[in-house]
Amino acid sequence: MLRQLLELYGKRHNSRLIMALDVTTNMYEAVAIENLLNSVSKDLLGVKIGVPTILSYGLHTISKWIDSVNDVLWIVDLKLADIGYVARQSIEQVYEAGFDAVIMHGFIGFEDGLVDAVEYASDLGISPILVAAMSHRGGMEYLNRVSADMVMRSLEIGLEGYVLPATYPILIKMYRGIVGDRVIIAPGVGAQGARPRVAVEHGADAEIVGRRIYMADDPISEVKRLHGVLTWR
Ligand code: OMP
Repeated sequence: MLRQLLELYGKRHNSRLIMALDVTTNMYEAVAIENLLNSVSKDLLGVKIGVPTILSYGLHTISKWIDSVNDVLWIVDLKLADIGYVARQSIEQVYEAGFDAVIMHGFIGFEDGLVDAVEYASDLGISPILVAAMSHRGGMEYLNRVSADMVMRSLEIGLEGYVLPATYPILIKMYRGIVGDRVIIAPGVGAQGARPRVAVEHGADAEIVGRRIYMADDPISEVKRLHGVLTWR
């Protein structure tokens, strides 16, 4: 399902750009975010909502944004890392809010952890995405060292996508060869230093950009600039 939605919106908007919103009400009023979403949605493949945004605006408000902008892929970045039972409770909430996909960690282990979360999400119809390696320098301290093992094993369960770092594009190239047609989305572009389109050139399907957009003087123009580089074709 994730692959189909990605291709649908990516081709329709000729875009491989996912806008990350880690914003709060201290930065933008809810109506300003809704206006931004309406102005830029035709240039986006997707929108990724982070925990700060959920805590600040609430799922109810975010659910209204999802209803009003219904032609992009909506990803919720919970970075779930809990026992299966608790993960399922969170997944149920974001499914009801209308999200298409949910991001989860795997370092918690598969049994009674990741497997439960993946199965529950798949049963509901919200696509599970694994953070297989991370973009910040600390990613190399622990997670990225075990990511090959995690990615290999993850092929046995119903994961539909992977988050892999644009800042370490070699990992994207390596894991594309393992995960086949499953979706790869890549953060780390802009504020964390990766150049737009490098991750796509290494095999990612889409790139995630946050601060470079929502902290720009003119976020709408910034989306247009990025869209010019991150075309689908
Ligand atoms: P900017 O650095 O502001 O473009 O934001 C990057 C976005 O990607 C944020 O929403 C992060 O939470 C997310 N992200 C990473 O930056 N690094 C990772 O390794 C994984 C993620 C993620 O899972 O999306």
